[in-house]
Amino acid sequence: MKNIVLFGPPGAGKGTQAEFLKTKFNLFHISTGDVFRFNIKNSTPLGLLAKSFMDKGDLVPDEVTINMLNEVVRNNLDSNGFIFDGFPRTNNQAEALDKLMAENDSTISAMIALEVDDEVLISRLLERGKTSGRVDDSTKDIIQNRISEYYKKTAILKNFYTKKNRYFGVNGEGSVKVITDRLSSVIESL
Ligand code: B4P
Repeated sequence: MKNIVLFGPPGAGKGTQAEFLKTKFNLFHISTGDVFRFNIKNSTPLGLLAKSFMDKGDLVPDEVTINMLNEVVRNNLDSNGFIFDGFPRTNNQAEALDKLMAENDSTISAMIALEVDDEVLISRLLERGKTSGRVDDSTKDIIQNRISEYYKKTAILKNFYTKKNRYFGVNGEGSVKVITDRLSSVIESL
């Protein structure tokens, strides 16, 4: 089983790349952002709760996110492996993911990080905001808050996986195809 954590700041291209990689490597794609957005669209209690955090560009609390992720993984244990997109985003989430993998006699094969300059992130997300209808893409202030949440709470996870020799950094700037090729080389080497 290959289990990949696709990592990087908001707008780095995790969701974009996961769409190609899941088909190429026959992996089950879990985007915590997409699961939250699905719940918001359907006005579930989870969606209403998540919306209050996401619209400001804040992270959704760990307990809620971890329980949701555990449920999606447990329902798809017959897959070939997982691409985790947007999870883990905090130390608690990384520890919970290790525990979940161990319970299922599995492990995280690699964290692959898309490295992109902040200015490029901001311009990508503002561009998407013109058509996405996403509140969290709508203003530079909210996008800046998402990036600052990333540096405060998420970026440290590089150390978590580096200590396990499972961290791989990839240049996340360039065409979508070139970046897919860079990520594929890492996955093939695992
Ligand atoms: P997410 O849904 O995870 O997504 P994202 O930050 O928007 O980034 P992603 O990297 O997937 O960008 P994308 O490919 O779409 O998070 C949204 C929110 O959900 C968080 O702020 C948080 O509130 C909540 N949340 C999610 N997971 C959580 C967790 N674990 N814990 C707590 N809260 C959580 O690309 C962005 C844009 O760039 C697109 O328009 C794309 O077309 C463009 N693009 C991509 N690659 C490009 C390239 N190579 N060149 C040019 N443009 C490119």
